[in-house]
Amino acid sequence: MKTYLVTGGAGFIGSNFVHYMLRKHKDIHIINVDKLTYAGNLENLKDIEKNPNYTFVKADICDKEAVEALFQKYDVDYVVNFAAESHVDRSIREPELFAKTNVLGTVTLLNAAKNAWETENGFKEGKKYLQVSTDEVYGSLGKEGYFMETTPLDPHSPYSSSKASADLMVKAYYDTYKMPLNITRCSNNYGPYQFPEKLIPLIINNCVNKKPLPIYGDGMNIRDWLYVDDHCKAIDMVLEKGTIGQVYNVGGHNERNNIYIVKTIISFIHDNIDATVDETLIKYVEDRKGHDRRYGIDPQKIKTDLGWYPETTFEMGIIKTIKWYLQNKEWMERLTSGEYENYYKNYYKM
Ligand code: NAD
Ligand code: TDX
Repeated sequence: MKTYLVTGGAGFIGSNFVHYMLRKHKDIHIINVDKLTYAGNLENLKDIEKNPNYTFVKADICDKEAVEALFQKYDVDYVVNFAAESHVDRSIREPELFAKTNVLGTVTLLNAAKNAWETENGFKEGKKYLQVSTDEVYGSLGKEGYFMETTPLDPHSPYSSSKASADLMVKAYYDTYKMPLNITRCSNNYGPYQFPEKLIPLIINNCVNKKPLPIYGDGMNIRDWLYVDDHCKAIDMVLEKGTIGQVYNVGGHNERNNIYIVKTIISFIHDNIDATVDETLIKYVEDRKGHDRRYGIDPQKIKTDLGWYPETTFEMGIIKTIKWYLQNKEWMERLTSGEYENYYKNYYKM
């Protein structure tokens, strides 16, 4: 029975990962450690909260004592670090918080795992730390080419710079101590339980409420979209089969510009739900500061070395996702009614 310490498991990808792993493996114990910031929501895990293979602990990954106590209480085999401040726009307004959580939190976690796992003859067998990183650490692409694991790091936003800094600390724990670890760098995820500040759920939510659909700049920035379960599958495979010390890029060659995404959502809702929702809701707004133009992942390494491949096409995944949000309107309402609503008003000055 392997014990997984999953941080940030109440957030978007983390909660999908907890669901994915409990569906796939019957003989594991998941300890979900989450601070429950605005982005962490235990409602995302309500259906499994009584599962005997699942434990929730409310804690901050920056809290050294709390993190060390977890390693004393449990014989942790795998750490999967999702916990992070994840929204680029917030990082532009509040960079210190991103440096604290994403960099210092990662180091606190790395150090606690090292202390628990290191022996006089190296590290205990079967242990691994996995850092969930992002394609944004590579910076921005021109019209041609893809990010490879060997592409130099060139982050631009406080968010991506904090993630790159964390990656370098993770690398240091391998280079210096030979700690068993991997880094995954995935492209933009979409699917259920994503906080409606991110493009896809925000646009669905605003369509439902007939609010303006904000497009930054000219709407031609490109993201490489992957259905969240395919990211979870990649993490599971890297934990099991990834070569120690290696970085794995994760992406499914699904590059779309933002205006295409927005029009796809409008068109589905217009044709299937509410014909009064149309493109007149689109509102071009001031561009994001330092807005990266294009992301595109080369996933050849994880495909060739580990046999990973994405199972959900964008065409299937986006419909599944829109339907999920439409069936969970109250969830979106609860999340967007308070703090986020004020943030939205201040940010776009609407
Ligand atoms: P999210 O914002 O939805 O969730 C983050 C979770 O971390 C929340 O549950 C939050 O409560 C928790 N958290 C924040 N600070 C914490 C702290 N100090 N201690 C403990 N818990 C804390 O984020 P997400 O989109 O699910 O992203 C998860 C991870 O995946 C992040 O590390 C992000 O950088 C990475 N990533 C995200 C994407 C994407 O498209 N969303 C793509 C690639 C990589
Ligand atoms: O209202 C909006 N209008 C708009 O045009 C929002 C919220 C976004 N955008 C644009 C900005 C980006 O070009 O849409 C694109 C996607 O934006 P986000 O959903 O904020 O994602 P992004 O900035 O690409 O970062 C995401 O992917 C990589 C996640 O938030 C990160 O955590 C992850 O690492």
